[in-house]
Amino acid sequence: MTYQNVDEFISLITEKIRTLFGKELHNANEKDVYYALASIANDEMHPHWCKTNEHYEQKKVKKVYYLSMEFLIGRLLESNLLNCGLLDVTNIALKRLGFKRDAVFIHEHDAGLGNGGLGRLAACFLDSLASLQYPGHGCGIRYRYGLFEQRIIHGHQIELPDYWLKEDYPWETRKSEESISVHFGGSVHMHRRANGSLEFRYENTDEVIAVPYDIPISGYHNHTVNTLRLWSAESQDRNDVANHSDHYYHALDHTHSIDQISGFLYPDDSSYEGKKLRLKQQYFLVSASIQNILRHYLNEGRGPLTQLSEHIVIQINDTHPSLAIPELMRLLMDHYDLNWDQAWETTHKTIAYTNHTTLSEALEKWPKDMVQNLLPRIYMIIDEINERFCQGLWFDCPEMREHIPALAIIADDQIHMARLAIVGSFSVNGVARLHTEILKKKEMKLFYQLFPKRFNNKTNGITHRRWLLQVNPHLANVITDVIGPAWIKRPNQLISLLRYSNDPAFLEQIEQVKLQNKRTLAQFIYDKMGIKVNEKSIFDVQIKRLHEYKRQLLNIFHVIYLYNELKDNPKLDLTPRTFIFGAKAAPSYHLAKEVIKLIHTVASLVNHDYDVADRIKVIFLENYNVSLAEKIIPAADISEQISTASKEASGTGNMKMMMNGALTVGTMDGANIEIRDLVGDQHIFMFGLTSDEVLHYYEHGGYSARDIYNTDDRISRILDQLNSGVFGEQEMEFKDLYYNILYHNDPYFVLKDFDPYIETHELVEQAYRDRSIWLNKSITNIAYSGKFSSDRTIQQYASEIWQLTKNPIK
Ligand code: HBZ
Repeated sequence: MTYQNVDEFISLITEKIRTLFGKELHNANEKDVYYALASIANDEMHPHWCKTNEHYEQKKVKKVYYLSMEFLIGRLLESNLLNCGLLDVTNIALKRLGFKRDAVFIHEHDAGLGNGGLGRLAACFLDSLASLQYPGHGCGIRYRYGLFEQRIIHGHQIELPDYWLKEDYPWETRKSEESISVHFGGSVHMHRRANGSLEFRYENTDEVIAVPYDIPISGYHNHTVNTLRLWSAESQDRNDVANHSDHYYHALDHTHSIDQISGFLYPDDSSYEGKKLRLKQQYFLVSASIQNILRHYLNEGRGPLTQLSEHIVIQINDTHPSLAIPELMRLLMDHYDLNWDQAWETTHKTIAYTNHTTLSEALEKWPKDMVQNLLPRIYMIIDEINERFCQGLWFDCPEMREHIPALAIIADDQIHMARLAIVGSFSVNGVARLHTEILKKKEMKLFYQLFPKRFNNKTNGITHRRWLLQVNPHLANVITDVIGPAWIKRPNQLISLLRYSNDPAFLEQIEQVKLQNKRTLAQFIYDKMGIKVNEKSIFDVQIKRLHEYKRQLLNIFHVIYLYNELKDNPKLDLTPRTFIFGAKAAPSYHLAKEVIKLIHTVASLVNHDYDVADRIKVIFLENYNVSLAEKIIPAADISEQISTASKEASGTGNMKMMMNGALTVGTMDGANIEIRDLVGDQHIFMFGLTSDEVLHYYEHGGYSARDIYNTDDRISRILDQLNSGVFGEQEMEFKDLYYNILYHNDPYFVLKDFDPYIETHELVEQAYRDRSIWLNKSITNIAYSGKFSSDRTIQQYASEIWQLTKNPIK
C-alpha cells in the first residue's frame, strides 16, 4: 500500500494513536507519534515478511546466513519508512501536524549492538541483501546492554551502561516457540553402537535457552523482507526459581549467570581478552544459529544434510563466530549420524570466513583448557580437525613440515581461531585490496600457499540509501535534479555527475547544500555544548573508534601546531577551521583515554583563547554512535583517514564521507587506496609512509623518533608542551603519550608522518580557497562513490562466494 494522499496518512496516524494509546492526536506527544509511525511501518512490512519467508521455503532457494557478534543497526524508523516508500508522506504529514521530524525520530534509542566498522558493515550488508532481493538473514545476539554510553567529565571518558531496551522496542518479535537449547560444560562419554560406530553422550551439562527475537529487514521499494534474528539467553527454569525454595539463592544465581550470556556487548574493537563469558557468548550465538539453520533445512524438506552446501552458505564475520565450524561438525555427526568425512566435506563447503584485521592483538586465541572445560565435545572436534590437518601436512606436503607449528590450530596450549576459520571454510576474504594482499603475502602467507584458491578480496561498502539518500536529503535532491533518480537503485550512475563537475550552477547548489548541512551541525553543536562554531570554517572531521593506529594524536598535533603558529604570528592568514572529533575508547585502553583527555585539554585552551578565536575551534562530540554519525557526515568538508599504513583493514567512514562530498586526507591504507585509484591524485590528499615502508621499518627497527624530536622544532615544541603542563592541569599529565613516542619509539609513526601531514593540510587550505576547484573535487568524489555502495560488495559476495541468485518477491 502506498499513501500518496497525506490526509489519508494523517488519518492512519490518528487511528494508530487511538488504538495504541487511547488518546486523540491533538493530545499525542512526539513519543506517541514515534510508536504510531513504527506501527504503520510494521503493518507495511509484516505481510511482505510472511510472503518472503514463504517464498524462500517453497522455492527452496539458496540462502546466506550472516553470523556476526555485532549488528550496529542504529535507529530503524527512518530507514524503514524510506525503504517502504513512506518517508516522504511522513515528512509532509509531520510538518502539517506541527511535529519536528527529529523530535519524533529521537525517541528511538540507537541499537548499539556493535563496536564500530565490523558491526556497521553487517548492518549495511543486511540492507543491501534485502534491497537486491537476495535471500540473506543475519544471526546475532540480543545484548541487553549495547556499547557503553560515553560521558565526558572534565575531559575524561566515563562509561555508562547502555540499557537500550528500557522502552518498548517496536521492531522485534519474540518467537519463544522457536527457542533452542544450548549446552555448556558437563562431560562427554563415548559408546560403541551395535553397528560399530561411535556415539557421544553428554552428561551434566548446563542448559541455556536461546530465545529468538526477529527484526524485519526491508529492501528498498521492493517486497523483500529478510530477517535479523537476535538470540536472547534465558534459563529454562526461570519460573521454577520459586519452586526450589531450598535452593532459592542457588537458583537465582544460576538464572543470573545465564542472563549474563546475552547481558552486554564487549567494548573492545581491536583487541580481545580471553574472557570466559565472551567465549560463552560466541558459542551461544553459534550453537543456536546452526541448530536453527539445520532445523529449517530439514523442515523445508531440502534433502539429505550431505547436500547442505547446495542450499545454505554461512558467512562468519571475523573469527568471533568461528566455533560454527566444530559446532556444525558436532551436529552433523552426533545428532544426524553423518560420519567424519561426510560432516567435514559438508562443513567446509558451507562456511566462509571474512577477516577484518591483521593486528596481532586482535587475533583470537582461546586457552585450550577453557574450551575443554566449557565445551568438551567442541574441544574434541577441534582437536581432531587439528590432528587430521597436521597429519595431512606431514604426509602430503613434506615441504610444509617445518611450518607445522606456525600452522597448527592448537599450539602453545591455545586454539588459534583464525587458523581454524581458514582450515574449516571454503572462502577467506579480506575487506580491501591492500588488506587482502597483506593477508596473502604476510599474515597468512603459509595458508595462502596451501590454499591459494580460497583467498579472495571483497572491498567493503556502505549502503548509499542510508548514508546518502536518508542522511543527506538535500544533496540527494540536488543529485536527482540533475541526473534523475536511477542512481538510487544503481549507485554507479552517480558517475554521471562528472558531466556537471564544472557547471557553475550545479557547483553553487552543491556549495549551498554543504553550507546548510554545516549550519545544521553548528546549531546542534551549539545546543549540545554551548559552543558557537563558524559555519564558514572548514569542517575537518575525524570520527571513529579511538585507537593508536588510527592516530587521532597526529590530528591533535596538527591543531597544536596551528595554535602555536597563530600565537607566534597572530596575523597569519589562515582559513578558519573547526576540528570535529567523535570517538569512544575501549574502557581499559589507557593510552586511548589519554588521547581523549588531550583533545579536551587542547580544546579548552584553543576555544577560549581570543588570539585564535574564530580561526580554530576544537569540538569533541560526546557519545559517538550511528545517529551522531548521521548528523556529522553530511556536514564534513575534510575526512581524516590517517591510520598508520597497513593497519586499517579497510575503513568505511572514508566511504561515507566521500559520498557526502568531503575530501579525504588519508594515508595509503585500507580502502583509501582504492578511493585514490578512482578519483585520481588531484581529488584526494594522500600523504605519509606506505604500508611497505611501515612494514619494512617494523622488520628492521630502522626509525628513530628521537632523531625527529631532535631535528624538528615544531615537534620538539609540541612534545615539550605536552610534558611541561602547557596542555594539562599539571606537568606530566600526558607523560604516557610522551613516553610512548620518545621511549617506545613511536610505534605508530606519528612523528615520522607529521611533516607530510602538515604539508598536506597546507595544500588542503589552498585548494579550499578556490571554491570552484574545491567543489569540482567534491563532486568528483560523490560521482565515484557509487563503487563503494555495499550493493556492489554484496553483488560480489553473492556471485563470487555464495553463488546466490536474486529472488524477487511478487
Ligand atoms: O572492520 C573494522 C576494521 O578495523 C576496519 O578497517 C574495517 O573497515 C571494518 C569493516 O571491515 N574492524 C572492527 O570494527 N573490529 C571490531 O569492531 C572488533 C570487535 C570485537 C573484537 C575485535 C574487533 O573482538
